[in-house]
Amino acid sequence: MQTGTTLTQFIIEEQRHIAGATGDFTALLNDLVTAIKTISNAVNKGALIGVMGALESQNVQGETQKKLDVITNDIMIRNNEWAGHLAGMASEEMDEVYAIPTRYPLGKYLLVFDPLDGSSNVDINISVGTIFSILRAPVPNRAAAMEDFLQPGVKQVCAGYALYGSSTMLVLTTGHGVNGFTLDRDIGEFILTHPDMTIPVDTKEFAINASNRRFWEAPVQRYVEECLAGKEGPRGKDFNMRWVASMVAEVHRILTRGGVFMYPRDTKDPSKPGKLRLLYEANPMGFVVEQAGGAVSTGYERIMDIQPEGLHQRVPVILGSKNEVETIVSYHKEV
Ligand code: P6P
Repeated sequence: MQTGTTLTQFIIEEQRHIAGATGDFTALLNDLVTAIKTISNAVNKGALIGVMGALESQNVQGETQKKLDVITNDIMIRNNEWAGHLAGMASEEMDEVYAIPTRYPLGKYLLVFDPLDGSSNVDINISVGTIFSILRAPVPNRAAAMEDFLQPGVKQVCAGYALYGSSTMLVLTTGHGVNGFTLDRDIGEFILTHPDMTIPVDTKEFAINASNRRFWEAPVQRYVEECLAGKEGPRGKDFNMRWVASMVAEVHRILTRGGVFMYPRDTKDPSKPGKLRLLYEANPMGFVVEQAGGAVSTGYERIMDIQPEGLHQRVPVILGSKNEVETIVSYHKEV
């Protein structure tokens, strides 16, 4: 039986688009895919192998770590540290940059990731995911310093996510559109099932954690009120609302049928300009969404243009269907 296009075949063809990419890039993505398959297996087995529940520890965000947060972080490290494609790694689960052990060669890329985004959903069996971003090391083959990771989103070579849902999917971009692959467990390969994913420019669906309403800034308050007013209101159409509390699931829904996702700046904690992290959530998801024809903003500026100031920097995130995001941005401009 003829198998569809595998991810490996696709990557080799994609590599031809990337200036200066050699087999290194293909091999790096293949190591990343091995990590993702291993994580999928661990997440899928869940309670059967005792990986549920929380640890006593907290991550740099001050969030209680789940067993799977640490397990999946280790899987990403172990599968990507040895092959000589990376000059360093950074993760939501590690305070500092991960230095490649001296027993391994160094390479020309940086890998930044959230190993298990939405992990609080694991115990209730709701989809979670891995988010990844690949940057060029400013100085190849030299151990990367923290500053080397502080590159704006427009510098990403590749970005994407794995979604561990009813099926395991891998969605990625190298700057030439967005393509989705589904894991065929019978042959252990990701197969191209969602070529050229594109976000509709209009939508009737928005996603926001409405329990934070009293903390939102005026433009977001205005936009959500107008959505709730439905077709009798200024937007002239009824809206539906979703909130999964798993960014990967929200973004995948938007790639599949449109929508807008908001985790805006709020006054709940003035020290935090938003909840989501720039380097390993907003930027990789921003690259994917923009490549699929969507828009990604803080409300005040394009996220992919932001010059990062720290590994774990947070930003407000408004992303999705282009016309809807532009409406929200226009409300911010009127303030
Ligand atoms: P809240 C998961 O912890 C996450 O980082 C995103 O995946 C998700 O969109 C958001 O936080 C959910 O936040 O405040 O609704 O729990």
